[in-house]
Amino acid sequence: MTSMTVGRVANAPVASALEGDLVTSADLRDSILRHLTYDLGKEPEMAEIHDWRIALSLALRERIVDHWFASMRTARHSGAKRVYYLSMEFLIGRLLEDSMVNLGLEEAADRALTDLGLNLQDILADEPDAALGNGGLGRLAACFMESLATVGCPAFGYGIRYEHGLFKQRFVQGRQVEEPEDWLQQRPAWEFERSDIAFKLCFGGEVSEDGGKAVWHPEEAVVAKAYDTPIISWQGRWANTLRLWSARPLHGFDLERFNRGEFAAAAEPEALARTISRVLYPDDTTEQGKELRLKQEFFFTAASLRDILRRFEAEHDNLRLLPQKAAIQLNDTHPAIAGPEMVRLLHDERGMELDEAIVTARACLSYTNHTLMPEALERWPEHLMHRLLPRHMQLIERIDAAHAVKQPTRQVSALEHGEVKMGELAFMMAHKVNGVSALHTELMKSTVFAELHRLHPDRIVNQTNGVTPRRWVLSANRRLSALITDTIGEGWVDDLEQLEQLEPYFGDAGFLDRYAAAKRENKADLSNWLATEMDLKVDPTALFDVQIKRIHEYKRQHMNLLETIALWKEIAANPDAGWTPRVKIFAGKAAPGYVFAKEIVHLINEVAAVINADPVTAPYLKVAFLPNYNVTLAERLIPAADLSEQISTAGKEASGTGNMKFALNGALTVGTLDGANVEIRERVGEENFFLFGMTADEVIARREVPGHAAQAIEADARLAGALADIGEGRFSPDDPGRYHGVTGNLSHHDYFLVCSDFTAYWEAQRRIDAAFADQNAWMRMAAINTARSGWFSSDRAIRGYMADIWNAEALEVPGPGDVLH
Ligand code: F58
Repeated sequence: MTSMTVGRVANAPVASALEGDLVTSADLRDSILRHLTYDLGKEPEMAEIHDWRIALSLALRERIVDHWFASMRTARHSGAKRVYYLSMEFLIGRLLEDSMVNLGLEEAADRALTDLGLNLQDILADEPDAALGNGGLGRLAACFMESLATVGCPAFGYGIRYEHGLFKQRFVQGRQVEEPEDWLQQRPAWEFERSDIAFKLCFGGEVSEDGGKAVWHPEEAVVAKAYDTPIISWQGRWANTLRLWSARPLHGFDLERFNRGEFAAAAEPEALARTISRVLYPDDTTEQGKELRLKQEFFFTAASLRDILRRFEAEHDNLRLLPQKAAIQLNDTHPAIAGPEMVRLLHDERGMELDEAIVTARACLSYTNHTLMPEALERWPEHLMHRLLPRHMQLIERIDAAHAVKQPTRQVSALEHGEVKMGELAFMMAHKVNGVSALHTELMKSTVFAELHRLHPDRIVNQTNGVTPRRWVLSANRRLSALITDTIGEGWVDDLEQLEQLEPYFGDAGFLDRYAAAKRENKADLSNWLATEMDLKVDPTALFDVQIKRIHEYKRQHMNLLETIALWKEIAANPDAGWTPRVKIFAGKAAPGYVFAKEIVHLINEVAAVINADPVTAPYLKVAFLPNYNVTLAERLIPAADLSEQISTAGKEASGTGNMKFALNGALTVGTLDGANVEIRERVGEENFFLFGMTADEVIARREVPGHAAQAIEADARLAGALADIGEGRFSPDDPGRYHGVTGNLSHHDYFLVCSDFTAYWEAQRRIDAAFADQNAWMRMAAINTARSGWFSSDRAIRGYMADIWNAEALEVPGPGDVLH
């Protein structure tokens, strides 16, 4: 599907031509030098790599600003609806390459830097990876920001400007050690500090009544201050804003106390206030700091709503128009306090009738659910909510009570066992609620939100996730991109379903050879990197089997590891059986408080050490666990993968987005019928996908079978052997009982059905061995995966939200000539 806007723009000159004579490499070189000298205060001879990197970023940022202003002006003048994406996390990664590629200035930058005696790749590699997110949810928000700009939808992303993003992971004797991340250590190159955009936000205190009106008397206040990063579209046609809030004290420094010599005390209010935006929560498993997390949620949500209302009120004077002008998407329940806060702003502060305020807020708000796992659904103790946000607690009760009227049996409530259930609250205050894959959405309807769905059968809709092709194909996989563009032209970059046009070329001499060559070279690059960075030698022609994602029991890295151990034993017992050489690649972080996940990390490292030291199996099997998984590492690994591990217990992975990145880059999936795997398989064809394992329904039935794990172990000698090796300390001779927790859990409890799915998984892997041995057939399947995965673009996902949830339209992007006026 090609919209009007995209059709028109697809014919427009590419951005480098669009910039035309405006930006030559000489211009760019001059502005790099100007920024280096006058912004950074460095002489070229004294400048270090990060100085050059920042100077280049500022030179590019400068070229974004005019597009950015033009886009904002167009949005303002058109009176169009704006989309507001509220997310506790934006896992943006590096921005320099993205911006440069989208501006079409890569060649100019390369030449400018060469003139200056520098290397572009070294400079790109110097940029810190902004990890303001944990995993899929945060990365989805980042892909959505880029796609919102690319489709020309006027939008703001709102989040928190954490001082410290997701922790850095190191391995010390195989164990995960967390270290603080410090992305702001060097001057941030992309953001604009907005001292003038700041809101006072309050906590605590009590509520009194004054002539029937509720009056909140808070006891604590902080200031939220804005930092803006422009997000530029493909070909620089449109730019939106990512606005992140940083917490500051209401009253600055206490000079009196300082002068009395109370130096630490004088700085205390500042430190306390700043705590709110200090760190990204790495999980929700720790008890401590729950209060701080609730404060973070309210902090960024309330600041964003004030900003949205301020913008609306500057342009319109009738609050009833708000739903026509603002669509506010809640990325998970973290900003779900937006419901009551919006009601408070409309009713308490602006005098709208309460019922109308609720209806108006709901018409603006919509909510995306990312998990069905009960332990991951947010609940806040009522007493905490009451203490921190007393007026909101009252409004939550009102919202809940209004809901109860509809169903006298009171089967659904946002209040249960002294807790506020944020999923229910978000649902009640949203006009649309969406799941992130077809299966997940159906499960939402039949499980966690069954009652609410019965009451509001039109509210739940599906929007299957997507990923931005600019980052995940064009930039990450240069060789494949060049082949695609040579074959079908450049249109695929913002109309990814054009990849289908590749398929007729598969019969041509040459296409599949070039496709295979791109994969081979990507694998050679990764092999060299593993040799230098990890001191690990691998066969670059082996099957590269990759599982990269957060470490979690439901994602079943331990099932992959059990299969690895079983395979190793089988190769060792019969080394001449014609094995398909494999490199098992793992990467991922465990939440610091998640003990089981940390044991899995340790175990993978210990198994890798033993297997990699075995000379008999070395030609056929190597195991690599790469530390500190992040966006940048994903960009390096995905283009080099042959096999994508998507092996979660069916019904548990809401969608997955890595699965889409791998398929686009020509890795075949070994996967369960879970999340978006189902839709990937439908599109690429069942013959080009390695399916195994129980379905979501079978999983539920299997759990009811007494002793299911023991039965499965009994029936599979390979599984029994691998578990026995772990249990007897074969990989942990210094502490043979180290993994009794893991083996005990798997043998007795096995909630995620690792044992019950093991045999099917093993068999799928052996089918894969056989398929990989026929390289021509394999490469054809890989190319089919690329050609048929275009639907998984986040441009498609965003257009889906615009049509089905936001009722928002893309704007006519200013033409090349208009942009700079
Ligand atoms: C992920 N959720 C889903 N949560 O697990 C994944 O299936 C889906 O593809 C993705 O969202 C995007 O829809 C996820 O990443 C988190 O990271 C939570 C953040 C808050 C703390 C607990 C984890």
